[in-house]
Amino acid sequence: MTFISDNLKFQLKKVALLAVLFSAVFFGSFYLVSFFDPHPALKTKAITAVQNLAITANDPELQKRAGNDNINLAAFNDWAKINNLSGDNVYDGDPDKDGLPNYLEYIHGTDPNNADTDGDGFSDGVEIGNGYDPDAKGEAMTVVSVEIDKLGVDAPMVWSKTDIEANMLKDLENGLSHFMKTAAPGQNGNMIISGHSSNYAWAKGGYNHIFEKLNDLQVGDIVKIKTVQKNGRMLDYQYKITSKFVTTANDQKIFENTPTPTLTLTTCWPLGTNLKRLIVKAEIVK
Ligand SMILES: [Ca+2]
Ligand SMILES: [Ca+2]
Ligand SMILES: [Ca+2]
Repeated sequence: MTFISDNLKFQLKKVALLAVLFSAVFFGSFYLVSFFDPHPALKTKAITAVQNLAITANDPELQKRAGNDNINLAAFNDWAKINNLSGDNVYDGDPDKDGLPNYLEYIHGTDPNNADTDGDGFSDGVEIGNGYDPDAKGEAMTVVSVEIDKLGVDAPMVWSKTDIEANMLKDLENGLSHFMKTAAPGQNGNMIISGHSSNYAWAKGGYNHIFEKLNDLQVGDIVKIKTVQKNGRMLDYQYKITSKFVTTANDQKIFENTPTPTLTLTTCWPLGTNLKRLIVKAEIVK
């Protein structure tokens, strides 16, 4: 005796078969999506290297850190006079003890006799050393863009304030992303900047392929980092490429700090995948 008719059995079998097919397609697609996920798994190691200013008065590298603003001695002397700076160390001195020698106070348009030009509680030296605008109150960051002529790249740099991947991906919708707690432009240490090499067709943002051609860069090519402060000071830094390699997302070589200003560009590799990272390293030349 049976309670289920043959027809019902057939229907149940059909449902079961459909369920199996559906789950195969459903979970299979998840597998494929995770395998080909083009998002950078921005592995956020605790980057312990705290950025310090590390500009010393007699540093022979000072010129490099001053960016493009070749100092005009006559204009500097006028400025020094107005600010009552004199003596042997008029150039390298730091009368307000904010960590910025007079030379860099001049370059950045800050007050050489006031440790905190914008009065926001952060000294000029700390602000510049960490990418903040020394002449804009609060936690305003200096406006930065990244230009790589060879690749036709000209994109804003977003100062990422997160190490949560979903939020970092949001930052990448708006440009290239600066890894939090890595060096600021022109400052000692390793500045890490990440960009998409590819993304889903439906992904938001205008920078989904910004580093698509990163692999075209060669040792010796130049990356320009341009900064603009609220007070109008524009400083351009140039980094020259020293190496290029493919590695895993959490390779410590990507994150390792350096005693001088260096730049690390990173993107997902090969194109269209999230398997590895293409890394370009550069060091400051100007
Ligand atoms: Ca100073
Ligand atoms: Ca100052
Ligand atoms: Ca300040």
